[in-house]
Amino acid sequence: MNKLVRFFLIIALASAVLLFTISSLNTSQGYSGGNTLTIYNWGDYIDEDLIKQFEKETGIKVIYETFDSNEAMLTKIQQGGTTYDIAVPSEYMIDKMRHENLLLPLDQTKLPNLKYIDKRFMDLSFDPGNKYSIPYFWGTVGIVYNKKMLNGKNLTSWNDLWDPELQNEILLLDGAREVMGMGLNSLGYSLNDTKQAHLIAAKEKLDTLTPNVKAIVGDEIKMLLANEEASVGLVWSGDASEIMSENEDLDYVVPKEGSNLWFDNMVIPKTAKHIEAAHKFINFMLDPKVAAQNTEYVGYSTPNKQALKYMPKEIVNDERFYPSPALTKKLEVYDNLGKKNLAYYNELFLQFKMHTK
Ligand code: SPD
Repeated sequence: MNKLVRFFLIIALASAVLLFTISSLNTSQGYSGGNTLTIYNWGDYIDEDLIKQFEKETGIKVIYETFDSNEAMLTKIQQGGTTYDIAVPSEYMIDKMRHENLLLPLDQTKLPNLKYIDKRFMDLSFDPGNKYSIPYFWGTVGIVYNKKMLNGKNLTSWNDLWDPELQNEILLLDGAREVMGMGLNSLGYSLNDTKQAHLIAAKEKLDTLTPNVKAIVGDEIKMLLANEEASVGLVWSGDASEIMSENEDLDYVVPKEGSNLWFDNMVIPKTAKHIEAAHKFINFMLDPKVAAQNTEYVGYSTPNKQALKYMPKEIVNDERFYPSPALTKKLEVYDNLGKKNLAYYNELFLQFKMHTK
């Protein structure tokens, strides 16, 4: 063998050894390889025993991270530092992400359990044909209140929150669309209003609520309300349902002026690395027994028709959390309002937050 051939053979061998070492290191740290799945979900939004069950059944290792708003989730996915295999955005964000080419089309042949989803949660306008997204949970936005602390008073309207007797009694979830929506709905405007004058009027109306606002908080809102640190909260329905099972003085109402009906769906971001495993996980979560266990654990409403059969009657017949189709027709789903309008909602919400400090 001449010297040159020997030299190239040695280089090739050394490169192979180096590549093998790097790849085994990555696999042992669980960061790479076909057998991992990185999931990005809302906080407090899964029964973690189900993740363990999935890992055991499939041999796929799950890395699980959480976010607390659609906007935070989008930023992280756009930055691309971590490549997520599954995320769980809400409807208006799914519409935005698919238009921005951030989602991978799903292979529905790999999702046989999709047949268990109630047809009324399929083929919605934010994702026609469910090309990119599969229903996970749904719900409303409303008011949770403590009947004992309010001496038996019932709250029925957004405007009830402006009662001077509620000074420093209200906790608000930290969501631009939810809080701005409360201001808009209280003035009789749509949750998808984009008229500058209406948005400013809503923000000014919210500013007058400041004396009653104790804090704007994340998932800790549940603990604070259950422990009676405040008597009223602007919440997502599932959070209300969870704390109502811990404190029987709490009740939940969707205000009479109207409110938001929302849908959180599972998607596979375009940058996903483990597409096969992602489909396996989505299909696993669609299994009726798995969905029923998850629903009972997190307290939100399941779109899985078959799962309802495995759940206690008192949950599935509770119209506060499973409102009738007639009632849901009166509620508004957030539209994707476009970059400029969404930024304006966020800016006004930020200004309101500064005002409450
Ligand atoms: N703690 C889990 C909260 C998930 C709620 N998603 C609601 C999104 C409404 N746009």
